[in-house]
Amino acid sequence: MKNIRINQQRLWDSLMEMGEIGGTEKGGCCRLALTDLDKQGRDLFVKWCKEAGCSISVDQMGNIFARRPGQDNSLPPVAMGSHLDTQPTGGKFDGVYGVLAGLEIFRTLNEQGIETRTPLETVVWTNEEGSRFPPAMVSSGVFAGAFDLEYGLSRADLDGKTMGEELQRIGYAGNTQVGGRAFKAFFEAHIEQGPILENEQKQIGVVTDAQGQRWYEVTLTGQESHAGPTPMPSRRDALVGAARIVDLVNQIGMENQPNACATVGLMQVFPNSRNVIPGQVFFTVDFRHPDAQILAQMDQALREGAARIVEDLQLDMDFEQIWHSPPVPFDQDCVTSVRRATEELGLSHREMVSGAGHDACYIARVAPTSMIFVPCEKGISHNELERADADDLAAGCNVLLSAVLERANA
Ligand code: HGY
Ligand code: MN
Ligand code: MN
Repeated sequence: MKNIRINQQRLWDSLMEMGEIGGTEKGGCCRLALTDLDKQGRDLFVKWCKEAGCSISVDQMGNIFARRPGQDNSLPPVAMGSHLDTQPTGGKFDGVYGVLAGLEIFRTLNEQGIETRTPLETVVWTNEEGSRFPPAMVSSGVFAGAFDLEYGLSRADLDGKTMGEELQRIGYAGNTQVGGRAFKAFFEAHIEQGPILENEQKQIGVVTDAQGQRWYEVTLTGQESHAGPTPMPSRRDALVGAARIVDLVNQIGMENQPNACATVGLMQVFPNSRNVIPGQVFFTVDFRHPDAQILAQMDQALREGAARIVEDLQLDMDFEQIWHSPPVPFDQDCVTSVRRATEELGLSHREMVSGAGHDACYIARVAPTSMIFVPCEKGISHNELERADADDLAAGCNVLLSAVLERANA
């Protein structure tokens, strides 16, 4: 089995066809979770998997499981997969690559007439991005028992629509129980979404860990009033407070280099009128670090610094940490399978920690799990300019094939 290779062109073509669904002018993809476009992408994936002879099941969080039977179907499957939802200005590869790499492996094994000992499954996890419905990875989180079903289904977008309602609307409110089932192993292939592999001219990232994340939602309340007659010293300007906290977030990130990440990505100003002093500002904070201790110190610095700022400006503050995903060590045996596959294929590689969160971070709680990274151009992702090279995508898919076969036939 060592010599089977996936079909590079067919993998590329499937990525390009999926990328047409929500395709943008600049060559990116906008296919937000549980929109009609997400439904279209899901339907296409299900159609392709049925054509490849898979059975399909959908659970109550809309996670899709495409199952390829093995010789002994009583055994837990070796699973692969990722997500099909994108950022608003996303690319064609983030998430989608890990899903379609699984499909390509089914197609290749069918062509070669190869049956594995255990069944195989490729999974589409709902709403990995956490862009429309925070937090991220919420559906793999419910599967892994990090959140209960009621919490997952009640996640709402900025218009108040919940995941449960939107799953019903697009016809992906499955009835299979979420989680409580074993995977023999889970592997997620993904673009790196950073510059390391490209800078070091390495084709494969053997991912050993993923960094921790803390997400916050902050609402500052002051007093809207007229931008003309209101004297500066007496103002309670919520946007000045937000601006100082944005700078504080950036300082905390810079003070914890080389690994800390600190981002304010979403801000809403009320009433958002050019000649009214902003009375209220809502914004988010995204902190990341591979070390739980340092992430906790960043948390402390933010809470203390923000409290000083709002006191100084006489603002009210509602501050909530809405999500904490601790750093994740991946399974050593799975990492070894990926490393061995990479070496057997003669591919340049390096070990690395994932800067992004992935569904694998939650699945690692309930199954032996690891990840395979391939480079993306200039490390750019969560951007319509996201690009990956067909050779690299095929190389990563061949590593995935080899690691999956090793575990499925062990
Ligand atoms: O935010 C992340 O790391 C992932 O893209 N959801
Ligand atoms: Mn992703
Ligand atoms: Mn992403």
